[in-house]
Amino acid sequence: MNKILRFFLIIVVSSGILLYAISSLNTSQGYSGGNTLTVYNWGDYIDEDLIAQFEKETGIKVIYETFDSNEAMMTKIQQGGTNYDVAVPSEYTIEKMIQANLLIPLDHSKLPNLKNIDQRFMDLSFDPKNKYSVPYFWGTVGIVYNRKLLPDKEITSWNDLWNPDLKNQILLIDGAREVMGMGLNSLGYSLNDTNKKHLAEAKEKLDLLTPNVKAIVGDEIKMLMANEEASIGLVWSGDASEIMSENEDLDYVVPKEGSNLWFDNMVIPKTAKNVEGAHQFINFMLNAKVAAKNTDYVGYSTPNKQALKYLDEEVVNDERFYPSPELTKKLEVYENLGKRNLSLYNELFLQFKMHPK
Ligand code: SPD
Repeated sequence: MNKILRFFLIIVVSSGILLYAISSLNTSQGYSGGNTLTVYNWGDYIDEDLIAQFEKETGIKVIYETFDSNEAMMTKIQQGGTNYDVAVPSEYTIEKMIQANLLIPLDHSKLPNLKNIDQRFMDLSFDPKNKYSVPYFWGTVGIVYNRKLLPDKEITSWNDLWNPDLKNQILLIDGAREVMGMGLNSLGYSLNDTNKKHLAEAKEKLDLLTPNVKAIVGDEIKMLMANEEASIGLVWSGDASEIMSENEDLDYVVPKEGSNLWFDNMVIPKTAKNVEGAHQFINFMLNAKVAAKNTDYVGYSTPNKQALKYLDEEVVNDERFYPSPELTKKLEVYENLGKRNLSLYNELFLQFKMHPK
């Protein structure tokens, strides 16, 4: 082989090796774009068979990552270095992300299945005209409790949780707004209160709950409640619905003082590399049958009106998980309280978590 031929052969082989190395590096670091789509969602919040179905129907490979709080999700997107194409924040975080210029406006012409969504979940104040987000799931915050373990107790109020009989009996979800909200609501304050004195009072009241708190946990709260490791839990409604299907002694109540009504919507972050694929994914999740299958699996309440007919009547008529518009009027949606106030909520929650028993 002459020298020139050998030279070209070396160039071709090394370029091939280099291209292969770059492509595997991209895949292992969540590279998306082309025929890949990176979805960033809450843990335990999708029927993974649907991901496989989407991949089969579109030929797009989905890289799926999860988060456990709005704050963690937004920080990661803000820091950059990620390629998330679709994310699922809650309402007040969507407003924050819009303000921080972290979202891409949606092209509604690519989302024909948006017609399936019940109008009561559209055009809400955190995202007028759904310019940046479309509904995924919605729900409330409340108390799941075990009737068998608490035979002589009717739980109807946040204040019931401060009963000294409940020592080491309560599990709390690890959410600053949820736990601080419980403290505020139990004192008759709004869960969007920004009065520093009220917030300090709520933190002091939460400290008094410490002897009753067994643990502050993430998604494992479902397994712990179903296995009767505790008799009471502060949970999101969908988690309650899922664990109640595993343990018939459990019940769910939204306390009489009031609570939170929340909305989780799908968005396309500025980090997106596959905006076309992101629209395809969102439209797929808005399909009535897909939304019904997802709802059935995840246990949360669907805003997809057309999906309801594919779901068990008993489920969609259960006012604990599909509260009527009248009932939801009594509930409060979290507002974007601004950076300072939200930091104060987080700081007080952290202090509560570190409070000794
Ligand atoms: N395991 C999935 C939990 C998702 C719940 N979203 C709650 C929104 C809170 N604002």
